[in-house]
Amino acid sequence: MLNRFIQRAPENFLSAQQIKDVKAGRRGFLAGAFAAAVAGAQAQTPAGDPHILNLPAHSKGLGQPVAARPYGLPSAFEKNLQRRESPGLTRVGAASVSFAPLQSLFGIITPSGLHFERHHQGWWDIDPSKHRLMVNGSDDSLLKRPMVFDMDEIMRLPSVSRMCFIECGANTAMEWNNTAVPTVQYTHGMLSCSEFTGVPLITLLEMCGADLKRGKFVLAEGADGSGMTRTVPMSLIQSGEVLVAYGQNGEMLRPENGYPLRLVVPGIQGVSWVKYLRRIEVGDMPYGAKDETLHYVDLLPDGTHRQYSGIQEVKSVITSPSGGQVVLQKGFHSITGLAWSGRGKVKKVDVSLDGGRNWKAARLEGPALAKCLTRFNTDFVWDSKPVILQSRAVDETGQIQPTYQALRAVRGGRSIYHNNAIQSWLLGENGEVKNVQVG
Ligand SMILES: Nc1nc2c(c(=O)[nH]1)N[C@H]1C(S)=C(S)[C@@H](COP(=O)(O)O)O[C@H]1N2
Ligand SMILES: [Mo]
Repeated sequence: MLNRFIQRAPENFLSAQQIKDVKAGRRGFLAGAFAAAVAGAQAQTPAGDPHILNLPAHSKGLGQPVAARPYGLPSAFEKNLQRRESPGLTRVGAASVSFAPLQSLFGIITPSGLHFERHHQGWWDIDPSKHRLMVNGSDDSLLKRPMVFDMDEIMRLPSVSRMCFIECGANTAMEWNNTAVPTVQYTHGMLSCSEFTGVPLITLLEMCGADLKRGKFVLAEGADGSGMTRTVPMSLIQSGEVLVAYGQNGEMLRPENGYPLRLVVPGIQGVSWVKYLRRIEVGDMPYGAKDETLHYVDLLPDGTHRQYSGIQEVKSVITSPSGGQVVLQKGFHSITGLAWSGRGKVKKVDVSLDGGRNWKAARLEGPALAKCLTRFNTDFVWDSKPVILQSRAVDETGQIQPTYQALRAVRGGRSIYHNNAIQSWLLGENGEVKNVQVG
């Protein structure tokens, strides 16, 4: 374990026996660390440290040849860093979801191999030479020249790259019921951020002679068996932000994320980012597809449904220390986390150490881009008393992340989607961090 001061959470992926062993070991270490702190002893490298005195093999011999790895892989010591399926969620066939390990990531970009996945019917590795994108109108007057593009025809067009987050509308869903899932991987891990590369959808629509005035909506359709179709308003597309993307973090999309083509709709819930994109249709009204009438609607207290609530509102979470981690020593710790807003830039993040009574502004790491993850940090000196850690983000439009009380007052308790409430972590006297709900 590299980080001596905050132990990564192993509880979620070790066997029951291993968990027992880790716990037993950790307890011992913890007691020792506290005894040392109380005695005023400094953390010191013991005299005769074999890691200094004995020359290791890697300083004496020849290393691996480059040919051993034509495509790079993480260190073998980072095996536990994985996206994971939540133990609490039922899996129906290949329809599944994996969560990104936010607690162990740095900066704002999610490595492609750790990007969360949400598949309604499993993923495919589609042969790009056989993939086609059709662009048509719901009738001929809405689009003059229906066209079918192959990947070469799309990739020769002028492209743009932009960094943006994608969050599933159902991220943090379990917390509506105060389920208190154990780690930030499961509370907030349906969130990732990449640099995406592609052709603005508006370019394709202009090539095809779409009527951008009467054609107020576009239907995006995926090629997998889930029949994923979503309505995207033309106003978003006209801003140039919506991309027909093939690139992710400098290389082609990963199959799990929609290879060879997906829609990128910055600021809007993940379900609209249709993967394996095969068709775009221009229409003059919202389509009311199954994934926008049966699913992805929010049941309100008065019994009505809120529909097309696509924007991912301002939100933040402390990723370390976070649920399942153990703070092993008193003294200085850096609190770090992520903030984002589907409406634009994050303007400010405040952190509270007392469950929301007092707040202090955190440092925002640059670049703080619109509709992108923003990393925040703040300093913390722990005296081993219990602490309730919270973060609260404000975006450039003035939207403030709500408390659970404020959110429930408007949305009631029967929602699944769009939970952007303030997350609380309880750091207990024994150093263990737990998911709690406050206010
Ligand atoms: N074709 C297709 N597109 C899809 C889905 C799908 O199952 N099939 N899932 C959607 C949902 S619900 C989300 S949250 C995002 C997830 O994207 P990711 O798997 O790249 O993280 O893709 C969306 N696009
Ligand atoms: Mo989703």
